[in-house]
Amino acid sequence: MRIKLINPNTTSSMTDLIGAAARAVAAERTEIIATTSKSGAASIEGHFDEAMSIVGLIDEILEGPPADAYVIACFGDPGLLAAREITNAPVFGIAEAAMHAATFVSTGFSVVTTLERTRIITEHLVRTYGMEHHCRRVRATDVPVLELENPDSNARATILAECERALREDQSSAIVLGCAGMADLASYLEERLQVPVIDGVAAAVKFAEAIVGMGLKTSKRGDLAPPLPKIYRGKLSGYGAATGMAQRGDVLRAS
Ligand code: 2AL
Repeated sequence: MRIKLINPNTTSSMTDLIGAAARAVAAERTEIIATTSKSGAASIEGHFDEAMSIVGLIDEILEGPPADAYVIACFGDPGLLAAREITNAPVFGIAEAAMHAATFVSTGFSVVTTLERTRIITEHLVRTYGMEHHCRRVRATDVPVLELENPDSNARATILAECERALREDQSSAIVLGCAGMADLASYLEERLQVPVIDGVAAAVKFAEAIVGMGLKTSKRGDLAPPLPKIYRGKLSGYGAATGMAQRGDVLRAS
């Protein structure tokens, strides 16, 4: 089985970290192709960054080779439904995957994320995914995404302290890590916190294996049907052809 893991920010060192986290949990026969978007922001920390990241993300799917499943490795799950329109392979966002995983191992979780503004975006996702009954609180650490990569920063300690506050104050019994760049922190935190700590990259890879293993594909009935063929103009004029391709099924078939 081939899983294409797309980092929709343009920082390839973060893709390396995410790819390693994915391979650490993947089954022996699962091939992980970790790729970095070729266009967009170095880190995704707001609505604008997210919107600008979606074309690069879609390009990674259109470009092929086709995969059996796709993972969008950014906690805002940018472009998740758009991606589901253009392929029949299952597509997983790491936020959606992590929150679902948390419900299997706890009755209430806290999300610990990066900046205050991404905290607000995550709260939107909690409502979108119907997770209000499970998510006790979303907490920001004010650690910028790229600081997670800086070995001289105190990001680890800051995140650990916020997780400890979450367990004390939110009555949560699990932690969801609110950024793909935190993928290497799960075991460090779990050892210290003694509760499940869920990295969405790992969760999405394991869900991908399960859903593909069940032979399930994205439904093409209703709003996840291929985009309607139409004229695209300006900078996006090439995407008219992409909608036609999707209609013909050229990018829909999983390998
Ligand atoms: C993210 C993430 O996972 N990658 C990125 O660039 N921004 N999301 C976040 N909440 O910090």
